[in-house]
Amino acid sequence: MASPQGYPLLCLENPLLDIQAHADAALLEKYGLKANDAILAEEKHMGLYDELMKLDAKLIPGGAAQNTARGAQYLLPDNSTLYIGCVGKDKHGEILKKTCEEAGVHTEYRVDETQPTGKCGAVITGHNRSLCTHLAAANEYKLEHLKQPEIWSLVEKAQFYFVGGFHLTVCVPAILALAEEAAAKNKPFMLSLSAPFIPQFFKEQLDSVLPFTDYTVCNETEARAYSESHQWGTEDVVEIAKKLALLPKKNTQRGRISIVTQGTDPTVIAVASTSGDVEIKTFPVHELSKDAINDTNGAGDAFAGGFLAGLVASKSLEDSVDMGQWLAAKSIQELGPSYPYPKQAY
Ligand code: 26A
Repeated sequence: MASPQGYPLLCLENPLLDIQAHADAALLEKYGLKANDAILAEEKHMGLYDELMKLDAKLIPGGAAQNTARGAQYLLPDNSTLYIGCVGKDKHGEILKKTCEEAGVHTEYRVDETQPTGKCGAVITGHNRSLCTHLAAANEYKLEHLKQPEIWSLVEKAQFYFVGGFHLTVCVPAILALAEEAAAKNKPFMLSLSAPFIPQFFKEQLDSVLPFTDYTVCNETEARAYSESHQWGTEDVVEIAKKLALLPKKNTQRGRISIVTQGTDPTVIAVASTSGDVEIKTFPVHELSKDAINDTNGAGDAFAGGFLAGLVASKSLEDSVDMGQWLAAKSIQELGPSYPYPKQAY
């Protein structure tokens, strides 16, 4: 049952089941994968999933923004988070729903009758992860689902919106519907850039949503991919963060905050004021010994989750970043994009 008061945080994207295994460079090479990347699967990648299964793969609930939603809920009071996306009518879809429920995340999935639940092959080599996604049902999300009266009333009740940039490949009209609701009522809207291929190959879609963003989040590689695809002529993360923060904006009541994470290097944040000034802040990450790392799949999603939890709980920018970094450090000590259970207190 949906909460009649609604959920303060609404997240939208692609619900996926991760098929995660440790492998070697030869497997990456066989499928033309980079050690650290996220791509959409093509025909030539379809054999990867069975090969991962043979390598004793683990099935782990994934989907970037779904990980973020579970992460935010980890740090928030009950009934704080709603997640929306499209699954198939199958066992994998049920596993995802159950995992969200156990994490306290309310789901409103569109259930597609024809396609199976999407999956992501996560090939772990050392501290790198290569993600290869077959969206299947996740690609069937529709604006009509969001506009159903019982769902739209939850959209209206939400106070914060987070959209995973991977959804730019799926349903831009749904993203824009949330973005416009946020801007019209001066509610914060946050978007992740998700992967280098988004600014590279979904540039137009990305640029149609960016004016609505109050927060952007990406890692250094995605930041540089954005800069390159817009011929900004710089690879400097601080410079790119500033330029992202100062891009044109629909809601002029808030300046944009652009966040760039850099693995173990400090997180760079550009804070733009409504008058067009921009201030840079850097935050060293929580130190973790190399051998405490299980795998880094989902680190960025966890950061976004912790950060959003801070925003929803009305914490300062500094505290919200700290919550993001804390949750990212917790997540990389778990298998896949997961969080410690029983719950640890921040
Ligand atoms: C459209 N694509 C490529 C994707 C994804 C994705 N989530 C949504 N859409 N490709 C990988 N992921 C998820 O990223 C998480 C790690 O950050 C994986 O499912 C994984 O859980």
